[in-house]
Amino acid sequence: MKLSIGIVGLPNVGKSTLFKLLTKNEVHIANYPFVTIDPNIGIVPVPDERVDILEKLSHSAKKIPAIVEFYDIAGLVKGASQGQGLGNQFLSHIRETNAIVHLVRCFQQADIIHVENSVDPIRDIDTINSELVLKDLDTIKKRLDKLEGEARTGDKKKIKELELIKKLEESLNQEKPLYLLDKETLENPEVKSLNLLTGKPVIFLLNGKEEDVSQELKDKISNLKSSYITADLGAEPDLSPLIKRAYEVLNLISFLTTGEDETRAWTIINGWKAPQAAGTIHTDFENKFIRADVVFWKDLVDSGGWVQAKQKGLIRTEGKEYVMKDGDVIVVKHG
Ligand SMILES: Nc1nc2c(ncn2[C@@H]2O[C@H](COP(=O)(O)OP(=O)(O)OP(=O)(O)O)[C@@H](O)[C@H]2O)c(=O)[nH]1
Ligand SMILES: [Mg+2]
Repeated sequence: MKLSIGIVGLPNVGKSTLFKLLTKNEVHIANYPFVTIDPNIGIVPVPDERVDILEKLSHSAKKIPAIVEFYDIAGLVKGASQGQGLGNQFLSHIRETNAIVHLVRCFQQADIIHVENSVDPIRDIDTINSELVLKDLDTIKKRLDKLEGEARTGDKKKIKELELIKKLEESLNQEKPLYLLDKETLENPEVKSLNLLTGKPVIFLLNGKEEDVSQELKDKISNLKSSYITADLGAEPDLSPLIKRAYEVLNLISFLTTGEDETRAWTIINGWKAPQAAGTIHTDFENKFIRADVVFWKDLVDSGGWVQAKQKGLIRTEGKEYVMKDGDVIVVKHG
């Protein structure tokens, strides 16, 4: 389960500043296949005290946090979807991400140039959103052209698909981002395969101080059914709330494994069952799953170790139907 986030916003609003702050503690572990392939992709550890505590408890040789990939792209300007600036080219770089951080300039400070010559976060949000919508419309038009031909043969499946994509087009034509549509539509494999930008959940990062954020702006974001975080990127803020929020909006949780070799956090979707979770550790574990020994991380720590937790009856044996919970520590028994 790879968590990746694309950063979007107008030019000069602080995207690369955010990226640098995030990647200050970039993970460099050979285990991760994507480390430093591209200077604009940063692998960032998920801050998680549970990993640190369990590492000490187990005297692990190493600890491996969960990771998030952040993508820094060039700023988008009005007309980006039509090829203005470099935006169009860069938008395709964030097609594969799971979520978007929409960075909005709220800080004043006249000597930092604003492409529109004034600080107006609501206007800027509309500019970026409309570019993302236009880009999606572009993608959808291509798909529609193809589907219209295919549906003419009377293929029922294609006719259904055509209706579905038309529904997306209708929403976009009203300038509505697709994430506002029902879950069933968004999770349809045909829709998913298009990797549409506005189908991804958005977290607004308001770059400025609390007093730079107006009530109007908060209302605007709430009307967009999204959440925001205020951070003064000029003052090196703690960005762990941003990653926490990403887990929330994507409905992700972590479980842990711990032992002498390593303590490690694993990211899964809330609602996954034990075999599926085990499959993230090793693909074989999913098919060959027999059972898992499970203990809540805090119970393990409070008991002082696995043996003590077992004596206290805190280690449970769970089968294939067990739904994983955030903070579970597991040992997988497999065939
Ligand atoms: N005062 C102040 N300046 C900031 C803040 N965030 C970024 N800056 C400054 O704004 C300028 C642009 O920042 P970048 O991070 O390069 O902006 P960007 O969004 O990556 O810009 P492009 O890559 O051109 O799209 C730099 O001079 C930053 O130091 C902030 O919170 N406060
Ligand atoms: Mg930049």
